[in-house]
Amino acid sequence: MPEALKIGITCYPSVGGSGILASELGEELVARGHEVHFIAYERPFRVPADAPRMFFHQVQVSGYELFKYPDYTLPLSVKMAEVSRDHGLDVLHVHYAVPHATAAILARDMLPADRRPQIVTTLHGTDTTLLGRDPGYGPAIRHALERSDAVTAVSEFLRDETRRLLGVERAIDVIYNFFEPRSPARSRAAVRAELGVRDDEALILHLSNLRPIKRIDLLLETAARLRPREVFKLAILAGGDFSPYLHEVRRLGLADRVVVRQNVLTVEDYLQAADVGLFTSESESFCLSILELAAFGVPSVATAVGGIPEVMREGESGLFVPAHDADQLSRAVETLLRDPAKRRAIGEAARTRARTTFSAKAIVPLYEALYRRTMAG
Ligand code: GMT
Repeated sequence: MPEALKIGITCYPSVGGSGILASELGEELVARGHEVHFIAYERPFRVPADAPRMFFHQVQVSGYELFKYPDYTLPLSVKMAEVSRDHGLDVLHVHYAVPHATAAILARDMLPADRRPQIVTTLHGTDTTLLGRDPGYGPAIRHALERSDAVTAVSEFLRDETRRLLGVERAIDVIYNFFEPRSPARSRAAVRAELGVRDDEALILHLSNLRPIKRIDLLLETAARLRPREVFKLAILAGGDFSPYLHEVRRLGLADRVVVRQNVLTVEDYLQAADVGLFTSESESFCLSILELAAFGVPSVATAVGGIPEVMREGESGLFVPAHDADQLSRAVETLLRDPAKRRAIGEAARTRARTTFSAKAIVPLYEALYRRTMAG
């Protein structure tokens, strides 16, 4: 039996793919006998308060009057150093480079040589594709990646973009995201009733943080072009404020077709109730939501951007639309709505792919092996 490790994990604790993945990874590592210490400004929302071998260390953000803008990086690095020293961490695994990787490098520099954890940085997407392009961030991100002991990216697309945009030449391991669904707490029928979905209607589901890159305008435009319009409801699980889009919903005549639920924690309830997923992102390094739906045998229609073609196979486990075009997107959704047999076949292929390629069993050992490899130098 290999020795259990002590692993610190830092992530954004709010609703969002990188935080979800980091929290789930922490749970899986604990289940495999490791000790996990989350270090963040809040308890990540999926991390239970009472799990054995799982700890949460809160970073206090200072509000010094002298600072026009509150600083998170320095208190985070101090907490990382403190937890590493007090608990003898083997690895500090940071999710999303900014500012987590920079804080980790600083924490390591503050520790004596025999107390330094290995720093593993996992890139999730906009830390490279958006911030990496920003001259105010790019050089600091490149520095942190070059000084990390290991760097991973959640898709080949993201690895290649990181090399291209940041000029990083070091090894970057691709370790795909994983998803292990929990059992839904309510029945499919109960959730559809709650959303007001009739038996003769299909439920289209979109879940995201609603940032501009998710193109909610295009999502709504696509829904508005679906024909016939009586055959569907679009449920949006919003990890951000939906109110700026309410006007658009009314303008497009979608008030009786769109249902929004804010900051849902029991995501599995809604995943199992869906018939089709719809994603219109401008860019997406992976799109965890597609995988979450696939785990419940629900096929998605998505713009063919970024790492999405690594997550689903066109025509086999999902449908791609090459352009950001509402007509093409709505035609693809209609194909699935009109043909339940096709929908089921693609959904089953998606479920199989989710189980074989993107399960915790397939992915978590890759992180464990990386930690041990890095520790062995
Ligand atoms: O969405 C973001 O802007 C950041 C990040 C997050 O924290 O939600 O999302 C990224 O990480 C997810 C988990 O690895 C990926 O599934 C998303 O594709 C990726 N988002 C983008 O690339 C836009």
